[in-house]
Amino acid sequence: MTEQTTGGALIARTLATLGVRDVFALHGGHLDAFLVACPDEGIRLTDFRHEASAGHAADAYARSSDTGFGVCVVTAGPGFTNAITPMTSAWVDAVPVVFIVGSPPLREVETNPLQGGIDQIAMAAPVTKWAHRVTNVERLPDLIEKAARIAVSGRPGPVLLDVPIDVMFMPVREVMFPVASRPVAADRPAPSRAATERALALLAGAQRPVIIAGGGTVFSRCSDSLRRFAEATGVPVAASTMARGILPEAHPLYVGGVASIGGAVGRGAAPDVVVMAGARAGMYLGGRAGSIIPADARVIQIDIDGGEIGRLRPVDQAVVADCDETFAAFADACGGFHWPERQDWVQTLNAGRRPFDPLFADAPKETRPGVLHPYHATRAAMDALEDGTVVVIDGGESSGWASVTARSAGPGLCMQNGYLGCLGISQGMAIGSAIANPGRPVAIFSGDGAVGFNIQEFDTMVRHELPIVTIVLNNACWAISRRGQDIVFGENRRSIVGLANTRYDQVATAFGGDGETVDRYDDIAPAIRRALASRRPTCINLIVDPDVVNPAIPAMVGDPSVPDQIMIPYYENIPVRRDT
Ligand SMILES: Cc1ncc(C[n+]2csc(CCOP(=O)(O)OP(=O)(O)O)c2C)c(N)n1
Repeated sequence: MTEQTTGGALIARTLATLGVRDVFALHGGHLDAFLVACPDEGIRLTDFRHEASAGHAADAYARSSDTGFGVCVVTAGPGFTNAITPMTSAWVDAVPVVFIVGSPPLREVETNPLQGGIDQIAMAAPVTKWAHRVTNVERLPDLIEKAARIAVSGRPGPVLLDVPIDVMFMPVREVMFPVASRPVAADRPAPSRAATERALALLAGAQRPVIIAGGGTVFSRCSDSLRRFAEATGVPVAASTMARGILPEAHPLYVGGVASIGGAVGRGAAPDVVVMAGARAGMYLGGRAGSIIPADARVIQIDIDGGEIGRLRPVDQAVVADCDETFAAFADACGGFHWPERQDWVQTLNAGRRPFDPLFADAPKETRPGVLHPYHATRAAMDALEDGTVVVIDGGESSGWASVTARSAGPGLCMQNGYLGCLGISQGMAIGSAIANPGRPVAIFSGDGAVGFNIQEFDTMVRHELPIVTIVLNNACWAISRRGQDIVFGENRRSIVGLANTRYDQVATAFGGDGETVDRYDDIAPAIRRALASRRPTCINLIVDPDVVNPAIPAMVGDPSVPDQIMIPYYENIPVRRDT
């Protein structure tokens, strides 16, 4: 490099060399030297109305784009603090996102400068794999490459580079380590022969084996090897919320979400051998209660991070390796074992795939004139989507309705609130998915509470002409919150759980999108089809009944009639020993 450039231009060039084509951002003067250089490097900027959405977009983009990681660039101080939420979400869900943030000039530290006075590195450290301030412009290329390499290698996760404005605007002629290659780790750890043999022996000897695919399968891009192994052995595959679509929805061995396993456990047909494939133990897999992975099941756990193995319960076979390498090795070696026919077991699992269908079979589609049944409304809207639609789910009870009816178009193409349980992810994730998958329609299913956090992103959808349909399940309350209060304290003690009957469709039209309110069941599918056909950002405001209880919620809160317990909604209730 001989011509003079700036730190910002060097960041753009380095990102482009790493294969980055899209950056999710919101303006700040600290970033200008970078922003103006992006067109020269073929980098498209998608600009948001709130940094949280930009971060969630980068997260969604990482899940389904070829680049393999997302990039979010925000300004110093408030831009950074607004991005802490998506950073944390990417941290708890292990999603590779590179955050680049501005900061005040190095030469003005401790002078109470604009948008400064905080230690952004210290604040980001607990929720990133690596957080670093670049203090020398010549080091930008190698430090950016290092950041990307850390984000994608091993257990993926977010990283943060803080670039002071004087480094960003600094002219530079020579750099220390020019970037010439992509950062993705070339080699992924494969399982040992012994671990493979023992895992296969356990599985082949099982009566009711099942594979639970988790987020790790999405980032190891293991659909093909997983499918090869499942087909060779007849072992069914369920997916965590992050891994939905890892096999095609219609694949004979794909049994949908883990609710299908929970249903089988409830009917007395528990799995006896469970493969946790890049699926971390935690609340979404039944926590310590064993409602999905029974305590007496034998467990084979595959994870690239050995520290994850054995969380919450001992495992019978640990495989510290990449999921794709592991399923490829399993598929190659499985011929040495006998694999019995398991059609009945697959059918048992499939019976629980839509657990609310039998519960609401007789419920009216409209609970009273102008008010829809939330499950039937969600199901009708979901079933009206075109094949291939990306689905993003956000909210409380509404998320529960949508989750059990969702179909995924492929890995990373169906998303919902992760372990941060963060409301307001949907608009950012939908926009990131639309950018990563041009031409594909995207549908949001959101509670009316959740949709409010980042409602201004209708503007981003309109300016960038993105075909996103936002379906609001409008019950004029924070229903899941209300439910918890009702169960623990009684209906007459509700506190701050009400919302107004807001016309969210009119919010969309005010921003230049389309919108309509739907309160008749028969109008749902035509409205969704119209919205999808228009390829315009559209909001469909579905009026749903706040009094229909999602059965998953009381189950989570617990039974108040149980004596001697302290109720802790959404967590384990605490038994109290009565000393007599
Ligand atoms: C950012 C954030 N704020 C608050 C909460 C707490 N919370 C969890 S669910 C929920 C209510 C969700 O209401 P809504 O989105 O309307 O969905 P509904 O339950 O009504 O279907 C709240 C307030 C949260 N998880 N995230």
